[in-house]
Amino acid sequence: MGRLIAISNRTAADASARAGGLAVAVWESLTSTGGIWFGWSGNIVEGEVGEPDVFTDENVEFVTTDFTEAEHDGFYLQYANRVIWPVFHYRVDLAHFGNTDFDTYAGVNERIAGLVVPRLKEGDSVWVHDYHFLLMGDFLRRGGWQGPIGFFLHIPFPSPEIFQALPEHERIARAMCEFSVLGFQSKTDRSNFVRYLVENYDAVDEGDGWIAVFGRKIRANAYPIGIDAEGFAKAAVSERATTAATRIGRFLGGRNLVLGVDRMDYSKGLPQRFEAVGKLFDHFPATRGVVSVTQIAPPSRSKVEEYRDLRIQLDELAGRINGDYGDLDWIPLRYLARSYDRRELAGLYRIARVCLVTPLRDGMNLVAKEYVMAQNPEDPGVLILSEFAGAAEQLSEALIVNPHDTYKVAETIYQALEMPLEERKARWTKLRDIVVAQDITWWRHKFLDDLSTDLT
Ligand code: GDG
Repeated sequence: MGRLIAISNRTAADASARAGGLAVAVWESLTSTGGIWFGWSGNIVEGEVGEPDVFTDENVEFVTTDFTEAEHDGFYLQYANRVIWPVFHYRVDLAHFGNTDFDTYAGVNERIAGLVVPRLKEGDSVWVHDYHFLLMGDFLRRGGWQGPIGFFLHIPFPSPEIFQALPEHERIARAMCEFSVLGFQSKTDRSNFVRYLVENYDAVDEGDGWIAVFGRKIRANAYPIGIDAEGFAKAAVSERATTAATRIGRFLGGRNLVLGVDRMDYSKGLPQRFEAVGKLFDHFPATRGVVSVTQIAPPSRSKVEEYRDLRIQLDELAGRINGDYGDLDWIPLRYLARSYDRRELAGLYRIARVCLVTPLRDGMNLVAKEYVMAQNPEDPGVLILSEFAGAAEQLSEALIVNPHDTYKVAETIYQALEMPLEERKARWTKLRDIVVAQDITWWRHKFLDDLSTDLT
């Protein structure tokens, strides 16, 4: 394979940002082939945007651009995060369809494509990431690039009935069909996309991922993203992890820990999860005083109104549950709106008897995989996983729940707390095997192999 050219909203230009799943995978891919990584610098400027910042680290060149205030607002805050994000997570009710934001979204895609095209050489492969750049393939083609372009969508692709709520659905779908290889997190996402093309544009699903549509052939497949599984298992027994586990252990005083870790986002089902915790203490009195639920929820996108509303809702729910059930020496539900070091998280996962991963919709959900890898093989905990997380397709040995059915979730937490060691070990071993086999390296090879054999 020749050089790899990555495009994503945020890059890992700052070495400390190379710790997350995606950043690790893209960085390793780029260093193995040499290449360029394009994205936003993180800066917002008044007036016009200047020349991009260009610098090199190892054999990777970074090209990052500032955004104008109008671009940051229309492209990032509005169209990407208040239109595409809610619609793709099946929350049409939360989408704000403005009149001009799509134009700004398209304008940023076009402007970044304009930075990419002149730097491309024959033999290069382009790899575009996520919902910020759904139109990128189209603009690269218009700029004259005929080589391979891969696209990976980190979030769900909704059913056609939901996707069609987007006023710009046809423009977006046609642009997506300019990519040579389209990667989705799950088979469900892939089949939603294909069904939309078949029902609206007489596309033909030719098997082995190939789709004939708009007079050409593209490839669409599920490539479930993985984690650095071995690395995470090591992080869970690091000194930093052990210290964090000891600290929370002092707070727990021998109680069982039920843990949740999620960016504070309405897709993660946190209000429903808190309701389920209330029902656990209500309907299963044996858990009172002996179980502590801790939810870590670092705030994200706090400039967006829906996220501020969510924060208020969670504060109220947690206050009510603690008011109803708490006692002088017991806080039933602790909710920490801050972030922790990755190794500290690993340590918390390791001592959690149960992990609650109950999003209403999620592309994959890496927390589920991290929890599995952090467990002590001699005494593993139990993963409770939403059927609406992409991870549920791979992690079928978890206890799978419908997060809307809050009584059932409560009952499942109780079942997890009571689960005998032998069953915990049997389930965990199967989960661990799949997370190790289909890790982040497996994912990137699976995608890039398809991209390199696709010589459109
Ligand atoms: C998108 C898709 C898809 C969380 N709190 C802290 C912290 N985290 C880390 C977790 C995990 C990551 O953030 C969250 O990943 P998720 O997959 O759960 O969710 P999104 O952020 O919504 O990611 C998702 C993913 O892209 C990858 O394709 O799986 O479906 O929505 O790694 O550990 N990390 C640190 N401190 C925290 O407090 N250091």
